[in-house]
Amino acid sequence: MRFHIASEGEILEGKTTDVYFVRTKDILERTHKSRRVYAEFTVMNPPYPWVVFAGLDEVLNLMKGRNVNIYAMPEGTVFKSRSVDGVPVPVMAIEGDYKDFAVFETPILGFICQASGIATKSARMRIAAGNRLLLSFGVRRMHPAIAPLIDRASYIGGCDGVSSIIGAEHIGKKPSGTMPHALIIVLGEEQAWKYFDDFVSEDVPRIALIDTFGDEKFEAIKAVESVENLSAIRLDTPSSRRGNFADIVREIRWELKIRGKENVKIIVSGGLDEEQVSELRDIVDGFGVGTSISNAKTIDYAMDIVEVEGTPIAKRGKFSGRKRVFRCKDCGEYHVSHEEELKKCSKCGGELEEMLKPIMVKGEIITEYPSEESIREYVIEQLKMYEKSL
Ligand code: PCP
Repeated sequence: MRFHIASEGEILEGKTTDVYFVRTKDILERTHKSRRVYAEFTVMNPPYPWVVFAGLDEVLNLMKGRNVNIYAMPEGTVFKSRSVDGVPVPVMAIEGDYKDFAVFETPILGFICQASGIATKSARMRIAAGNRLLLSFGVRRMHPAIAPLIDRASYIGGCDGVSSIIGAEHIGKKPSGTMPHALIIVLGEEQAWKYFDDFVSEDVPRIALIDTFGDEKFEAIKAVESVENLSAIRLDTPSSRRGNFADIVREIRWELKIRGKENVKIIVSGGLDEEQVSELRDIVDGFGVGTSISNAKTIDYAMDIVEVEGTPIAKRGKFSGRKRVFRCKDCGEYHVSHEEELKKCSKCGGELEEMLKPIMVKGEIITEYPSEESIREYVIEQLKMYEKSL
């Protein structure tokens, strides 16, 4: 074992599960007492007013070929954890003989908890950044085995680009990046900027990191005077020097402008969260965000059986019976019923659309799965309904 990670095979055979599910499966198999159940996935206490549902693709890959039915909202759906009546909103449901999927509760939750957390944080950053470039730089903060997961979730959540080679491959994009301080320390600033321009393929924007040694204003002037076709400068100013970051950016913007270099863009990075991004949005051209996104809070979904052999039943604190989920096309509020088809939003009178639909029947996926690009577009389109509540 060189790395402490589970292989695909180990995940598929349920080895990452909690041991009590293995014991449960064994008891039900040996007593022949397993039952057909319907279990729903809800979030009781989300860290934000709304959540981006992500990770469904891996759930389907895990459950493919097993004798279960899965109902789900499309991946990328922005949902509120409670309906207008305060009923928990199920984002997904699984139906089948419980012994056939008991051991997979743990990995299924793991897939959607972490991916939804990263996608939701990225969507919040998307709102904060407005139409400015937003790049996900955070794979370095987490275990390398999940770099593709981090970059995929940050992309579908709304980031414009991702920094890791493998993450970009998983979404069919080219990786986005600039240069590390190490290149500048080894070569010296001007040689690092020059050799980057000389050696890096022409399709890569020339973005000079300018905060390594000296004051950003003077480094910015030196960079635009050193590199003819400089596309942008990046300020990754350490917190010990940051002071009023916005004023530093304004000062640099002025110095570039009076030298006829107003076309050189300004990218900022380093410990940024939504608040700083929204404060800087109007004076910079783009953001590189790492830890805030890759280390985003996971969304604590729970899976609860709500029906056994067609009879509603649930543990204390949960709502029994399978549910239908509807969202208002105008205000984005959610409505939940047991069996009734709801048509009008009780809050604004808008038209409702049903959100929880079959996506897997007896282990077969029954719809074409969207690309990451279309999932991202779907997320961004929905944010218009939720951007006021951050
Ligand atoms: C970090 C690196 C990342 C930036 C910060 C965003 O700077 O440049 O791209 O990551 P964050 O949001 O997690 O802070 P350093 O740690 O100084 O790394 P390097 O010298 O390689 O740029």
